[in-house]
Amino acid sequence: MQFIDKVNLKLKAGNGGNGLVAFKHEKYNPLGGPSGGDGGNGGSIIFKVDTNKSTLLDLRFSKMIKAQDGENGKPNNMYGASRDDVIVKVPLGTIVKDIDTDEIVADLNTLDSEEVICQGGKGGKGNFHFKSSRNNAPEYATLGTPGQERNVLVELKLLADVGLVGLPSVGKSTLLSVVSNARPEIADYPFTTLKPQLGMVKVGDSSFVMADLPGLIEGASQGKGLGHEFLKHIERCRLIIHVLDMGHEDPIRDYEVINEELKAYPGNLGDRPQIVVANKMDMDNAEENLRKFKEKYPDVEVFECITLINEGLDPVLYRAKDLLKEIPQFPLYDPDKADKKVVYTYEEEKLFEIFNEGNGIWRVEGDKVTRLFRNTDFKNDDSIMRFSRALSRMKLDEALREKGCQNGDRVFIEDYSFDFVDEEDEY
Ligand SMILES: Nc1nc2c(ncn2[C@@H]2O[C@H](COP(=O)(O)OP(=O)(O)OP(=O)(O)O)[C@@H](O)[C@H]2O)c(=O)[nH]1
Ligand SMILES: [Mg+2]
Repeated sequence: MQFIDKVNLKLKAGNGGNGLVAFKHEKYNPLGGPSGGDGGNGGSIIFKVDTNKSTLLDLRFSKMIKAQDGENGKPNNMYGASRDDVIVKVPLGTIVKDIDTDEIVADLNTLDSEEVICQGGKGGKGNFHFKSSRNNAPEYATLGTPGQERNVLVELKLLADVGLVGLPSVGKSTLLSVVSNARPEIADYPFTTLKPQLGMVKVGDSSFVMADLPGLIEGASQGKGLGHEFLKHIERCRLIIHVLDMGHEDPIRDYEVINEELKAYPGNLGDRPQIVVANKMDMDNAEENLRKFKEKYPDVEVFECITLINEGLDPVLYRAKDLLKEIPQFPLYDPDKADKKVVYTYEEEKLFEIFNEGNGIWRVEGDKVTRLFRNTDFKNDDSIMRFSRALSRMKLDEALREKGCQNGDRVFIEDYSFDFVDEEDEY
């Protein structure tokens, strides 16, 4: 009994704020040195396991999750503010896929799993960083880098946390229908429900999965009335809501019959935590039956309900929520049997790659070079100088030379191009 909850989301981490070009303006020192501050970092988007959640219900309402952009640098060497990361709380077992690359970005399968799904951009550097003995009034700063953007599919294999158990026609499907989005078939004949139906129940800030199960009858543990088939489903439920029809002749006997069946089934379902719902309290003999039940089982906590009109169910849901907090989660899957999942890790960043396009044309690609390129203001000579210095620090010219690039060849990085000047020739 498992189905997959899926949500599509657009994620956008915050951009880094830009570094600022500014100078101190003091009364007797009009050019008092560079003082443009750094931009702040943009917020990242982080997915984190929260055991209070067992569905993706909350995410359904947010088509897009965005972290704030870092603030731009300010005068007087003041940093722009960095922004907080956005923490998206998800249930244990959530898998995040990048729709565009088809890559599994995160497999949040341990209680403390936490993954950065979109990295926030880094703030740019203000001009005060670029002061040097050669240039004490640098007119340039760097731009912040963009925050990562992704379209993701968030997936969760749902397992029922709570199972509705009871004789046929006691109102299990009715209960599920009033507390969840599920619309199971409801009718006044036994075995209306033949296959488990799952619904997602939202209680306060948490949610859980409730399974409406087929009715059990006496002898179910011996296989009567598809008993094994039905009992098997209860095995994966952490909590049982035992529904009684208080309009029946003898709900005490009904209660005992079901508990006997649970006990007799291998796997000790009798020890599973249980909440008892006394349903159909609108029936004539219900009050009297409830009194007798309480007399016989004074220690059993009973919730009186009329599921038909959604009365008395809130306390049941809150109790279930509290109990689920204490009952350990089942392992979602046996790691040995689970499909081998590729957990995405950031690849070691390659500095650059060189492509020979022929006829003395070369193209350079690489994250770092591209970022450097995007961070450069090509209208500004200082900035261009800095760009070419950074390229030579990365030993790009050496690498070009090794590949066979010759004096006067043209080298492209994105839209920018420059003539290759083999400095070694000059010496
Ligand atoms: N009077 C009264 N009738 C109810 C109440 N809750 C459910 N019923 C009726 O009881 C009948 C059985 O309800 P279901 O929800 O289908 O019962 P079930 O336990 O799912 O039954 P199976 O699927 O056959 O096991 C339906 O006719 C419901 O309308 C209630 O609180 N009061
Ligand atoms: Mg039913």
